Amino acid sequence: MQKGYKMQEIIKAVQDIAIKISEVLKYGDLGYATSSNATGDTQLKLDILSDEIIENRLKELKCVNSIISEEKESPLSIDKDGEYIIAYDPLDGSSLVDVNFAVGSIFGIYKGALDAKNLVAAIYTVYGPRVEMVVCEDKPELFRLDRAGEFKFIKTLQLKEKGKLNATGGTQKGWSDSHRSMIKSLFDDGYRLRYSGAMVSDLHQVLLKGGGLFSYPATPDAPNGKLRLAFEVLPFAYIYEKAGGATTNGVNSSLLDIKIEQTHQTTPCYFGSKFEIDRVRNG
Ligand code: AHM
Ligand code: MG
Repeated sequence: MQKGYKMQEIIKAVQDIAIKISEVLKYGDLGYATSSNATGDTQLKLDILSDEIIENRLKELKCVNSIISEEKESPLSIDKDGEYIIAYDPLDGSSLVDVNFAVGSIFGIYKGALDAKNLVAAIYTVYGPRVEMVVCEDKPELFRLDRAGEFKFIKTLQLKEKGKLNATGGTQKGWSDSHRSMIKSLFDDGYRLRYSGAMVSDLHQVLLKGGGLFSYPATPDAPNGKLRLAFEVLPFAYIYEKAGGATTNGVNSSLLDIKIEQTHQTTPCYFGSKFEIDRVRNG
């Protein structure tokens, strides 16, 4: 589908951002800052730097009304005439930078009010051995950064009806009996464990390998799960559903049905191909 010029501007901005963040990840200071974010996580200098890189680039866009960041307490207005709200996690999985695992950035692009129904695109980037980016309006498309500094289209991504991977988040001793038995039933069916602790990389793996389940349930230490709706869960729900997969919070028919009531609201979440999400819903 031909993209509108405003969406092209946003995609170009995210490409520039990805190149800058991947550079600071290579050579930047891996230490902690002295501050913590709205969710109470201790921030790394790289979390703050990534947030600044994104804010500064998005501020250049007339079409952006406001931005919402995991690293900012409240939304930041950019241009009152802009029609898009961009909600983002600047550096997802940042607790893994010290072990040199792949991390990423996540962007939800909302046209009008901050509501899942207004999501018109979602983008994420992966900073691994290579820099990749998945852009999804109609269908998720994979791009990879080449030597010349250009993002080259690789392929359109599509989930199979059923996969083989099981990415199991959340503190296991807090899993409910029903969650535990659902996870076990997948392993009993031959699924393989894949979980790095960076949502971006884990969901990227499940998506590129054709399917499986990524779960982050409610547990006593995280009664509403850990992952944040506006800038982590909804952008990936949008991508997974456009890829032919499905999502749920454990009971509902789609994560995209959840209303955003607070900027940093969290939810239990399950993303996968259709077979595994049916298993989650029906036990
Ligand atoms: P972050 O945005 O502060 O990095 O936190 C989110 C991350 C996700 O990437 C990942 O799925 C989850 O936290 C891992 O949590 P846990 O360590 O409980 O498995
Ligand atoms: Mg995150």
